[in-house]
Formats: sequence, C-alpha cells, structure tokens
Amino acid sequence: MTDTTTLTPAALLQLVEGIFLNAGLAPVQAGPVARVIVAGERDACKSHGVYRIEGCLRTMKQGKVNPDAQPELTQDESAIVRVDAKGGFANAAFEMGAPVLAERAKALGLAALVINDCTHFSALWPEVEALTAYGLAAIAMCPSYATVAPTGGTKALMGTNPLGFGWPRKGHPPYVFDFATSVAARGEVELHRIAGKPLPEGWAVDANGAPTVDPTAALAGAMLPFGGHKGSAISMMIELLAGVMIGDMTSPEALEFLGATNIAPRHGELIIAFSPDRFAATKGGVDLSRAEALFDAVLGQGARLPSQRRFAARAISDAEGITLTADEMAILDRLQKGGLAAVS
Ligand code: NDP
Ligand code: PYC
Repeated sequence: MTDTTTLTPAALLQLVEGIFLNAGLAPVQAGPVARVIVAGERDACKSHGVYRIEGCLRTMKQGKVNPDAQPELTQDESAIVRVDAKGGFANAAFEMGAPVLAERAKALGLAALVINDCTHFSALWPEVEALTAYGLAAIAMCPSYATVAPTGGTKALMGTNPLGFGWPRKGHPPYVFDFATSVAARGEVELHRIAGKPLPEGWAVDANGAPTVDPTAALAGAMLPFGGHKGSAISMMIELLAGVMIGDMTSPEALEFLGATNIAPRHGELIIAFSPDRFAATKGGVDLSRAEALFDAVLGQGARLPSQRRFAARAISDAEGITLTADEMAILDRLQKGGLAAVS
C-alpha cells in the first residue's frame, strides 16, 4: 500500500472545487478559490495549498465570508478599477477585475485595481503572474490580521502583509516574487506546528514578548517583520495603501472584526499594473533585453531568480501529477464527505 496519491492538476481542481460547491460556496467563487489553492499545491507552495481548504470552510461556517457573494465591478474613464467582493473571497473579485485592469493599464500607462470587502487567504503570485501575461508589470499587496509586532515592539499590530511583483519576459516564465513582510508567512508557522517542528530562531516572540521557537507560543504571541525596521516600514506602507487609502480594514481592524486568527481575514487589496512600453514611450518603447541582462547576471553568479523553484515544481506537477500524502488525502476525503460539518 502506498502512502501517497498522485493526481493531475485537473483532477485535484475538480476535487477541491467539488468540496467548496458541496459546502455551499457559490460557483462564481468556488472555481477561483479552488484554482488558486491547486496552483499553490502544483507549484509546491504548501503554505497556501490544500492545507488552506479547512480554514476557508471554517470561515464559511463562522459566517465571516459571504458564500453567495457575486462580486461587482465598477469602472469609469479613470485609472482606478474597483471590484466590490461583497464579503466573498478575493479570488473571484480578482478574476473579474484583472482583464479590465489590464485594458486600463495599456490605455493609460498605469492603472490600479481596488478590491474591497473581500476575504483573503491566498498567495499573491497567481495575480501578478496573470498580469504579466498581458505584457504588464504589476505590484499587489494587502493587509491581513494583526499578527506581527513592529520592530522594537512586542505585540501583534500589523499583518503578515504580502507583497507581490511581476515582470513580463519573452520566452521565459515571468520574473515574479511574492512574500510576506513578516519573516515568514503565518501559514509556515502553522505547518511547523502541525509537523511538530521548532521554528527557526528570529521568527517570533511569545505572548510576553520573549523570543520563541515554539510554533504554538509564536501563534499566541507575535511574528516579527523581515529585515528589521525595513520590513516593518514596508508592512506599515501596505497597511496605509491597501488599508487606509482604499477605505478598507487595516490588520488590527480585521482582527477585531474576526476575533480569531484561525479563519481567513476580511479586508481589501490593491493591485497596480504598469505598461513598460508606455513608460518608455519617449525612448522608443521598453527594451526588455536590458531586463534579461540583469536576470542573466543573477544566474551567472550561481544565484537563482525568485519563482524559479516554483516554476520547476510546476513543470514536474504538469508532467507527473501532484503528489499528496495520505494525511492530506484523508483531509480532502473528510471535507468532501462532511462539508461544513467536518470543520470545527
Ligand atoms: P518565501 O519566503 O517562501 O518566498 C518568497 C519569495 O522569495 C518567492 O518568490 C520565492 O521564490 C523567493 N525566494 C525564496 N528563496 C529564494 C532564493 N534563495 N533566491 C531567490 N528567490 C528566492 O515566502 P513567504 O513565506 O514570505 O510567503 C509565502 C506566501 O504566503 C506568499 O505567496 C504570500 O503571498 C503568502 N501570504 C499571503 C498572505 C495573505 O494575507 N493573503 C499573508 C502572508 C503571506 P520560490 O517560490 O521560487 O521559492
Ligand atoms: O500565511 O500569513 C499567512 C496568511 C495570512 C492570511 C493568509 N495567509
């Protein structure tokens, strides 16, 4: 008997989408949510893969996400495209807004997509990567819920506030990075707890503000920003731009709204897209080969590009399928059969 199961990405997508549909999530949301979870699993980004399904269902069960929400797009001649997620998951709102954002960015040189009132549990790389397919560069950011102490502080205030960037390349996968502005995503701490492994030093403090490598103590305390005061300031910038500026919740407000960190947070998201050709119009358009020279120089030193690991994992998943452990398959089976009743 084997203790792993290998599924094609399409088969896993059908399974995950079925779990959400069965639990009562509207089809307009179930597809986008399942696609982003399966993309995480396919690209070996476990902290935002199938492990997230249970949290999404728990969020539904606690009434903190609107399972029937139909996102609504509003657009005028300006550079700001808005999608009101109406309390549903961000993923459907992004899929609705992305083509309009791309059209606006190409027409105007740059444009922004403001997503309001969404529940957000996912990685940002699927979004910036999708925009590079239009030949655009893109930045995405959102707050989360208060789980990260500012540098020099000891109490959770900011979120793990992810920042994603994408740059289009011809003949290569795009240049994409996407990371939490905390030392690691909270999902990584949760995965350490589940695996019974200590955290690396420097990730977190406990509820008394003392450094800890115990994941349970870290989840009860606060994570730390990456890069000391620099990450702390970038995290605050995300609170300002993707919280205060777009009229949506900041991380402390999101935590107050939820009252817990074991469900997905409610807030907004800001995505900005740039047309490199329009920016370099007076210089005859963008010369993408200059970007390639930079990437070659990175690789020439024996370093790797961000997302290189992810794209390599994707190639294997597409060719050989996605391998899940017996525990992961048991969870999928339990959630498929039990729906919302199967989550605490
Ligand atoms: P990681 O530290 O795992 O990775 C961050 C980025 O750095 C990736 O693009 C990765 O590429 C790249 N990278 C890693 N190692 C190297 C290296 N040696 N050389 C070059 N590039 C490298 O990310 P985090 O744990 O900080 O975040 C994980 C995910 O969590 C993100 O996708 C983020 O969006 C998500 N998240 C979501 C939140 C939300 O509220 N929705 C909150 C916080 C995080 P590669 O993938 O190829 O390794
Ligand atoms: O992994 O930090 C995280 C996270 C928070 C919300 C969604 N993902």
